[in-house]
Amino acid sequence: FLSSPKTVAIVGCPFGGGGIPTKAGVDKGPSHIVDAGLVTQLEELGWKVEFDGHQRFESLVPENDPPIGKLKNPRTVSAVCESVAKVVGGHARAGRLPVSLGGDHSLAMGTISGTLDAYPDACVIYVDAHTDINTVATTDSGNMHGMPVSFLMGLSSGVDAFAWLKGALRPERMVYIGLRDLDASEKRILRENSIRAFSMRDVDRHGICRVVGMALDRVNPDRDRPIHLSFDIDALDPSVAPSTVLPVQGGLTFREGHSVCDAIHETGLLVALDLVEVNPSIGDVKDVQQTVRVACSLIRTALGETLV
Ligand code: 5AB
Ligand code: MN
Ligand code: MN
Ligand code: MN
Repeated sequence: FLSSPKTVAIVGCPFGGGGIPTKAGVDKGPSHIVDAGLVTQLEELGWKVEFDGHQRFESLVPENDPPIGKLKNPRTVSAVCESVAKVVGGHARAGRLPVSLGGDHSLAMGTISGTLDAYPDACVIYVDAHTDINTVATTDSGNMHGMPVSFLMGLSSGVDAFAWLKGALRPERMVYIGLRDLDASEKRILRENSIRAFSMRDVDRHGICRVVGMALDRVNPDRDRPIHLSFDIDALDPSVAPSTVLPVQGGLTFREGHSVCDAIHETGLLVALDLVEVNPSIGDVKDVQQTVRVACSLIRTALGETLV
């Protein structure tokens, strides 16, 4: 049976190989978030925090990694994610709560695989402006941060480099919150697989609390499944989190973002958390500071910080 972890393991993933090649810097996100004091902040909330430096991916990166079809850096992304899956899965199996810091969102192939290895009945709440569900066949950009969900669900099979990835995530075990910038191909994939998606329109109409409630009703009706929360900082409005690669107008407010984290914490079922796509190379010093501060604040809220 699920007993809530008391120890957090920070898994810093300085990786941008799945991101947009012309917008480098997302690999610097984890060090900025940790340097802002995350470890101490979580300790002050009563967590035991395990962090002994960021992941080192250099030795995993192949010298030559030409595209496979449209996929950019496929072997690199695969090797990094496989490694992250082992680390995250190891922490989860040992009863620790992995907090994975990105880095680009291709890392979700690793983090969510790791969670599912440890908790096969886990569900995923994916907070993002985007669905990240392009397949090998539908991707236009070839950037793998736009594809992790298709690999996790087994919709992008047949790429040998990703043979390790089980594709075991069931469509009814995952739900999106915050969507507002989908490719036409992605809208079709959502429909074909009956994947439940709450867009900003749903947030407008129902309010964020009801949206999170409906999302939980979908993936976790009896509130007994472990939850993996994968939070792409670009779910927030660019006025709140400017330093990210693909800012899209009309996003979640500061409070709405925190409301999601708060509601997930309240379930007592959170077993893994990702905070990705903070890019300290975008914007000025103030933008970066603000974005990093929001990232830390979201993590604290998901891990139980309250306002009063
Ligand atoms: B992110 C786009 N759909 O496939 C693609 O930031 C964007 O992890 C992907 O959510 C956005 O390249 C990926 C156009
Ligand atoms: Mn991205
Ligand atoms: Mn994303
Ligand atoms: Mn996104």
